[in-house]
Amino acid sequence: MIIVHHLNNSRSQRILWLLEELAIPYELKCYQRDPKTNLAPPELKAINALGKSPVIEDGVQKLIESSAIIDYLIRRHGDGRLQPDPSTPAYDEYVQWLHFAEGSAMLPLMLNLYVGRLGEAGAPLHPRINSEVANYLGYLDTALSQSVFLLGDEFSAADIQMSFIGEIARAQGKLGNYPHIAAWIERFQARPAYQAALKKGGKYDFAPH
Ligand SMILES: N[C@@H](CCC(=O)N[C@@H](CS)C(=O)NCC(=O)O)C(=O)O
Repeated sequence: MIIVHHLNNSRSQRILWLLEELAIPYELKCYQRDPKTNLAPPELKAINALGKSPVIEDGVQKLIESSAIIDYLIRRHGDGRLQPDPSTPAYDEYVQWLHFAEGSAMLPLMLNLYVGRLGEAGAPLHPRINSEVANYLGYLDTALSQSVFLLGDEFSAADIQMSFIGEIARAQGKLGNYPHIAAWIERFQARPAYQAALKKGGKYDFAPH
């Protein structure tokens, strides 16, 4: 049985959603953020030395990075579902989106969050952060202006991996100029598997209100 170590209000919500989409049974171990610091509890360090979530265990295998977890779950348990045929160019684009989420798009959004906490002291950094946020969100919005999901009409795990980018950008009030991202979020949040994952994962501040 696959075990998912899930931190509330976090990127690991994506893993629950993927498992619900694939209808793969899993055991959920939940961890709660510290209400003051918002950090993960120390128990998570016993599973992942980084103290971060998501983490999955599948027999002797343990994985701690969300795009690798998504790739693993689909390769090992997905029977080809939720990804393009690996022999097609669409697959290369799919892999690129998997990396793009955490490797590129997340950084300016995290900087916005952290530097925002500095108040006035962070003001000199905001023009560059804002332009990079706009750069990445503009890229995503343009991609979504051409299709229903990231890879066309067909929903894929690339949408799951990228979902947190859309959701965190919306929570930061950054979607005013990006109607295609906003509409995409509405579409994916309406999926029954997304809703089922929400019920299992507990409070998630980025869910539809
Ligand atoms: N790039 C990693 C990021 C993992 C990560 O930063 N997880 C956050 C949750 S959104 C976390 O566990 N934070 C708790 C902490 O740092 O104490 C991934 O996508 O899996």
